[in-house]
Formats: sequence, structure tokens, C-alpha cells
Amino acid sequence: MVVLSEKSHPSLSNVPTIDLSCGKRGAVSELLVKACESHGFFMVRNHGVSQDLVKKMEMEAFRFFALPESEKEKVGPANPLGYGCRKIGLNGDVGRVEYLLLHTRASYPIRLSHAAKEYITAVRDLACQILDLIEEGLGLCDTKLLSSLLRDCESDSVFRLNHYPPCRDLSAPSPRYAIGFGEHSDPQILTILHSNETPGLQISLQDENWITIPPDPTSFCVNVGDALQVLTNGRFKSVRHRALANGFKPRLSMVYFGAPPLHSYLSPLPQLVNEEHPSLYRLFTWCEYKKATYSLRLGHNRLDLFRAHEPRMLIDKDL
Ligand code: GA4
Repeated sequence: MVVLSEKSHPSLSNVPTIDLSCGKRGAVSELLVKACESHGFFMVRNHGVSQDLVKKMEMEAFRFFALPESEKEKVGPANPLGYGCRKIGLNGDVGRVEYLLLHTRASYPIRLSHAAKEYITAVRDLACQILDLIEEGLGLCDTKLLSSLLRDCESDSVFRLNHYPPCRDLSAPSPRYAIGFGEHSDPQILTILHSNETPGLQISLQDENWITIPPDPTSFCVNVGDALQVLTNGRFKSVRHRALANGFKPRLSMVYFGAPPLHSYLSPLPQLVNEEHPSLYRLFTWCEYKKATYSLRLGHNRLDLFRAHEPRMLIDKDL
């Protein structure tokens, strides 16, 4: 178990909360753009996703994780999709978490797949609404470009249910937090996370201090993924984050990761590249990026390998 040192005293969150139903469309777009630039993370309220649907999904998820191990394993070992317990990804990363990772397009013969279908549609629509507003805020001409990638019938978006059972190490000095899901950035375009009322999510801004995001089951936590950092030529930040296991209560998070189709090309949008802001990244496909992601450890700074002037040795040789 990884135990955090006493020195790490996380500060409380100052991530923006944006009310999607308030004010003029232009004002909301502006707030979203600012939040993506300053924190890469923000909360959204009055998001239009029914609370009943959220509760139903959460209930089904808890029901799934309460099944005997043998039943959960029937979904298939996480490779990388499926049911996983403690093992994260394919390169030896571990955490105090059990999870179910599903492709949003696949149908699974498990009880929760019915609720999941409805829930995924609702959060994908929310992600698309946010992306459309962001593009308007950035003054881009094609304001449906990003959402069309998520809506594409070949979109590579995934849905993840994380269950962090109560976990603390009584032999360790206080605070006795254990890492549930280690530090990383999300590779996709946009992430929409819902968690129950148990805290655990932390983000790391430039100064390397951890900021705790307090849970709010009536809101969604939204964050910029690596692909959106590339598309905005580094103007938006894909911020590193982690989840701590709580010592007393189970934490459940339900996360939609909006991604483009595998064959989609990614590079900075032409309107965000100019003499003052030269292109920071080279052209690559989402498939290429995903392969790199899975060939490296969780916390690797993989975006650095796709910088405009980065030698491509690792990518060419190792993938
Ligand atoms: C982090 C974001 C998503 O949960 C995820 C994760 C994926 C996995 O658990 O299979 C990864 C991780 C995530 C980034 C680095 C690689 C891939 C585990 C891992 C060690 C589903 C994703 O797309 O990337």
C-alpha cells in the first residue's frame, strides 16, 4: 500500500463551479474557457442530467461491486476493458480500487448495462453541450467539431465505474490515506465524473500541491483531457489528478471519457496556431496516442512524446 507522507497537506479546492442554466450563452462559454485555462477542472451545476438516472446508475454500480468475486470476474479480466481489481492498466500499476471499464458502444450481458446505456447517453450529451460552448468561447468557426467526434458512431469513448472500498493503514502515522488511483492525466478529450459523497479526488496544479475537490453528488466534475490540450495547442491544460481511498467510507465514481474514433487525426486546431503560438504538437492519430498510453506507466508524461520537435524514437521503436 502507498501511504502519503504527513507533509502532504492538501489545500481545499478553488476549482470553478459553473451553472450551466444561468445567464447568457456567451457568458457561460466564457466561464468554461477560463476554467479550462486556469484549472483544467471545473464543476457543473444545473447540468440537465436527471438525478433519478444518476441514482439508478449508482445503485446498479454498488450492486455490481457487492457481487461475489467469481460473478464480477465473468465480465472478463480488465485487458484493458472488463472487471479489474487493484491492477490498473497493463504495466504493473496498482491501487486500492476495483473497477469496471466498458466501451461505450459495446453491450454487455450484465444487469447494469441497461442503466449504463441511458446514463452514458445523458453524460455524452452533457459533454457535447460543454464542448460546443467551449468552441463558441474560443471563437472557432466550426462549433460542433469536437462534439461530432464524441457523437461519431465509431467514437472510442469509454465508461468506468470505480469502487474504492474503505481502506486505511492503522500502522501508519496520520493522515492514513492510501492511493486508490495513482497520479495521471486522462488521455481523452473530455472527462465527466460523478462521485458519491465520499471525498478522494485531488488535482495537482503547477505548484505541485494537491488540491482536494470536495464531492458534490448533485454536480459533475469535468476535466480537460490530453487530446483537448493538443487540439487547443496547450491553451487548455490536461491536469494531473489522483484518487485517495477513504479510511472510513466507500467511494464510488462513475466516469465518462469522451474520445474520438481510433482513426481520427489530432493536432492543434489551425485557428489556435499562429506566429505567436506555433504548433506545440505534431500530427498523430488517436490510435497512436492510445497505444503509447498503454505502453507506458500510469503517471508517465506521455504528451511530451508528441511535441512538435520531439524525437520520435520511443514511439517508432516501441509500439
Ligand atoms: C486513465 C484514464 C482512464 O481511466 C483510462 C485509464 C487506463 C486504464 O485504466 O486502463 C490507463 C490510464 C487511464 C492511463 C495510463 C494507462 C492507461 C491505465 C494505464 C496505466 C481508461 C484511460 O484511458 O487512461
